[in-house]
Amino acid sequence: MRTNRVFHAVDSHTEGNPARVITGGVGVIPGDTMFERRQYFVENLDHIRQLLMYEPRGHEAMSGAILQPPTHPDADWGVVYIEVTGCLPMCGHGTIAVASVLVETGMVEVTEPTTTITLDAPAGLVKADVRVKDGAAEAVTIRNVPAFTVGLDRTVRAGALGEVRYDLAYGGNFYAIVQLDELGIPFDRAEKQRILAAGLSIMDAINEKERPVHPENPEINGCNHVYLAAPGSNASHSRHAMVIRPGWFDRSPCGTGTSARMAQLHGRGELALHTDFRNESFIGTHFIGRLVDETTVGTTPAVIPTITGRAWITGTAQYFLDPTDPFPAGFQL
Ligand code: PYC
Repeated sequence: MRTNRVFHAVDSHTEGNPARVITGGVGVIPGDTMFERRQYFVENLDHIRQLLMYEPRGHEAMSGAILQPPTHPDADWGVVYIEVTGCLPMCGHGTIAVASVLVETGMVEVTEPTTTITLDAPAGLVKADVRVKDGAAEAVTIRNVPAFTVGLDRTVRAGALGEVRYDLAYGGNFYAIVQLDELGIPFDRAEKQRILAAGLSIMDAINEKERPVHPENPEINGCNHVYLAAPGSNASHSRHAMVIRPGWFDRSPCGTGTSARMAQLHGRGELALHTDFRNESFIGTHFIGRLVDETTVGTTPAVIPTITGRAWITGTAQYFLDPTDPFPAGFQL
């Protein structure tokens, strides 16, 4: 065995979506804030993301997080999210996984029945309350960054789909929310290729026409996620397929997507504060979301979402890079 690099990982999944938590091997990424570290990583170290997310060590829906020392005095750990898509500013399922891993591996001081962890994420500080019983992380409630509606009842011409009606909201990433029955596509996993193609074509059309930009951080921009709501979805229970660039479905109910969906429902006057919202993924797993406060982002009215979900550790691993490996940054088919 020969290796140039060793990355230590705790592999897990949150309600079905993988989360490879990198606990060692990357070192401290330069930057005074976690957003700067994410930026440095994107510009200088993206081959590490590709190696850990792409085939043959990952797959088309691979996702994870790199643990870092925090840059903020109030935080316990810092985190840079990594995915096949790139480095998200915020990831809900990844945060639930990180909090569960930190508790179950003893990387934070654990108290029962609740261990509170503050994570320094690129999009801001995120508090995670972990429900712990006999050392096991049973569920995690995260208090996400502020979410807000960008626009309701917008339309865009999306290739063969024609004119598509959508709402646009932010929950840590930008989400277009579309009613699947308005596209004439059944909510059925047998139709996944049509659903995927529709989502990708809608996000392309939106970015071309009116690329969304975060009011306080212009580096956060672009719509790379489309929430395709199943018929019958409402403000207490919503089922969906989440299409993500470059072409995969979130297996989890998507924490930032749940946040954006709640901001959109609040913007429509359908979801009040302190009301449970059950958001169901394409594979039938769910998060429970709640809006717990109102705020503003710049001058935009916003809400503070919480998301509750579960994660399970599936193994630990060391990922190597042999000097003769012809794919030092993995590959995508
Ligand atoms: O849970 O926020 C989330 C997420 C984003 C992309 C995949 N999962």
